[in-house]
Amino acid sequence: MKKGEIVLGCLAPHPPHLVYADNPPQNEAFSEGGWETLRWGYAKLARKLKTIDYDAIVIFTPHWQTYIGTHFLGLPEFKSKSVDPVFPNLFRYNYDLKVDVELAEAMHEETAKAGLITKMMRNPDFRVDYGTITSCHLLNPSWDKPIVTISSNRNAHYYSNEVMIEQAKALGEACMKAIEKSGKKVVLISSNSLSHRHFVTEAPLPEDMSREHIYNHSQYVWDMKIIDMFRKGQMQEVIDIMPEYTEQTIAETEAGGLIWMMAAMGVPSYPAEIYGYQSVIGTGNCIACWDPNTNTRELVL
Ligand code: 2X7
Ligand code: FE2
Repeated sequence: MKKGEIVLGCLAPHPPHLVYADNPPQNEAFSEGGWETLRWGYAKLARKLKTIDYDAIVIFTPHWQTYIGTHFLGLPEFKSKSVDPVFPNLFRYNYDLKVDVELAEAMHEETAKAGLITKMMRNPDFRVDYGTITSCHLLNPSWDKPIVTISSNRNAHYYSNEVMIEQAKALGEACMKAIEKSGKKVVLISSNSLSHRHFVTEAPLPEDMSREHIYNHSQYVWDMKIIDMFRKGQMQEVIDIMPEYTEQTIAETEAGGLIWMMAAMGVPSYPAEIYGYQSVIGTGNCIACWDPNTNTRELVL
């Protein structure tokens, strides 16, 4: 069997506002639009994905938080309504998604072998988080590929950001081994915003773009520094400054997804493709991807 491979790694932020703004039939809320810079960037990356041959999407989400180990979705289908606990006015999404259980089990097995605590989620009534749904919906609105969702094990809360990073790296390397053994072509998604300070009151009309801006200038400067490093292919340096960046901007990188994805991809030293940056309720959100294929990698923005 041919060795499996990661064909693309995507940084895909998941503010539920973006699904709300798109008005897909699955979501109950109705909007007049908003956040076009991000939504148009997503649409462009979704078009690129359509040109790539792959078998499954593997997504790491901050909004499935587990406190004892890393968990993997472990049933072939999950169907229910996902409601954002903070923004139920924006996100009430009816989903029906398929899981690549074989790949999830292989990752679970390699994760255990690496010495990490891990478990399969086999509860048919488990409700899939809005991070998974938002990023997957925007990257692949046709939902025509099976997914594997990985929880965020909150090691930072027991130990420190440094321990969180070490464990996220070990998890990424374990997932890569499982992908190689599977023979499959896989797209990875790290579902997270960058800087994450946000306003605590909402505009009367959430999509009123005259009210949207970054929370403070310091967050903006940090985000631009990180994105500049993405562009230059300095991913080892990004990992090195991650504890400080995360602390200074309360970044959602805290969940471990970006480190997990970079470790799985062998810490890329080539430039990322940038598809957009915009704030959502004050947070900083960048859509980017790392394309290992030099023939298809391009300068997007
Ligand atoms: O989960 C989120 C997020 N990461 C950023 C902005 C707004 C809402 O939800
Ligand atoms: Fe989030």
